[in-house]
Amino acid sequence: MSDTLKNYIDGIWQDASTGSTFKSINPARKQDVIGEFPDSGVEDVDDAVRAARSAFRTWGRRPAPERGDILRRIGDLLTERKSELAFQMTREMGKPFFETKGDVQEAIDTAYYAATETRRLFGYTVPSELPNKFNMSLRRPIGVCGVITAWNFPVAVPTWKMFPALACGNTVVFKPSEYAPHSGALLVQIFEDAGLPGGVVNLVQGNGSAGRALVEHPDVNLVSFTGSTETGSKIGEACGRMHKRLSLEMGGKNPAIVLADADLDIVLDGLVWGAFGTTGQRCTATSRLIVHEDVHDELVGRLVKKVTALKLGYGNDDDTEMGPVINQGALDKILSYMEIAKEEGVTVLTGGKTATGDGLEDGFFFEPTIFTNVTPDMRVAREEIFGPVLSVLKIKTYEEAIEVANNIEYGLSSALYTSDVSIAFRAMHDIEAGITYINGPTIGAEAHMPFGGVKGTGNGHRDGGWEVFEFYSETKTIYVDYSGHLQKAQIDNVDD
Ligand code: UN1
Repeated sequence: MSDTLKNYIDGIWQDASTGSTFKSINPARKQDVIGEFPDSGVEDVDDAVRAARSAFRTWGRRPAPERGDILRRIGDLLTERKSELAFQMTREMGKPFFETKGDVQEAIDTAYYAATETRRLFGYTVPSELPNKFNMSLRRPIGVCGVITAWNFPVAVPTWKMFPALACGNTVVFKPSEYAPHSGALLVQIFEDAGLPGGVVNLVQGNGSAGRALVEHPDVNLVSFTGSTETGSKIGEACGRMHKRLSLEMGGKNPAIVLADADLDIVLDGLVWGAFGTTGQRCTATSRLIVHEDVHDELVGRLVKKVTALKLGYGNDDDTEMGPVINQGALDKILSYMEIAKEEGVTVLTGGKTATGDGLEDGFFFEPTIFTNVTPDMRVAREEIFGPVLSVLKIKTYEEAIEVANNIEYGLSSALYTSDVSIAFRAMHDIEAGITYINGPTIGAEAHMPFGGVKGTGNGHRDGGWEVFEFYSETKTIYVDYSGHLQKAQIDNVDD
């Protein structure tokens, strides 16, 4: 049996102690079983955490640039294996090959970026308030990190978390989504082949109960999670109780605001990519189009034409533009929103049902769907559907657009299309979101920029960018007194 169908603990590929397994299948071709993976239990998590703790003692003490050298080698191997890895990712989670190649590229960028940051893990030095005393701060690793990720970016998002964690000197227990275990294992195999020492990253496959064991393990110091709001809240409770550092990246209901002066050609391309790329299964997907009434009809008319022309299919076929959704559960959830839409009285302009046709009979395909006559209070305007569904809301002014855009519990990404630079700058402040794109879609994060949301999307931390290195390190403050006698801060240097 291939190694990548096992857990990887302390540098050894191994089965779960439970003896039970779960299947991963190709969502475009249900008969294509990718493999059976260990359904790990508490004992496996325990072994993985023990291995990570023991590896931490040496990994955390290595010079950071040396850790960076290994990250660079990982980047090199990801580059070499980009196509084969992308092929397997598409087979497992469905998005087209050109998208999974982008996913791997994001991991490559993150590897090289993290490698360079190992030479820049700054602290600072500042003057002391006392003579002959030296003040500085430096960064220390935190310990064992639990990394729990979703299936939609099965390589990029785990690396957003693991590479900075490793750069800072931490060790990791990684639990990929149970819907993309193979992609996670292929990534870990690359770490092994690049020479990452055993125990530094440990892979534990499994479902929510393995995730829970990891979050609640007393020897896990930090948890980073990307996934549903519901699971994130539970993780937040556990980490709060146990005083663990936690980064949460959860849902979105991302708006694209289109003002009357926008260039509609750019808008159209941006909307198709933003709303229907990854079959709408991104936390950054455009799920609300907030459009000025003057251009509403023209834009929506042209959008329907583009969307109905999208070629659905298996993502590893050359001409596929949109893949399936991940599984039956996702399809059922999207279908339930079609019922909700009907009850709420919206107009289903196109789509609204599972997709049929040649090559689609054997997968979880849903037609790209556009709702119009949506009002801000409707559930289809407020709740994350996580599928190829775009709700269109009509507005009359910029102020109204902002009010509608902000009228949700989430705040991850957003877009504004306008040719008025003053309005664009106002919107950068007015839109309540962690990310705002001007004249571009709501997706397209770059590795060296902070990624994360406000309000119900997260808990204030960021993946990517410089901030993530702060998250994965502890600040230590150092005072060196070389005066040769006792000096008392706030006392010796103050005349009352
Ligand atoms: C996610 O959906 O969890 O910018 C991440 C983007 C992608 C990352 C999305 N590169 O939308």
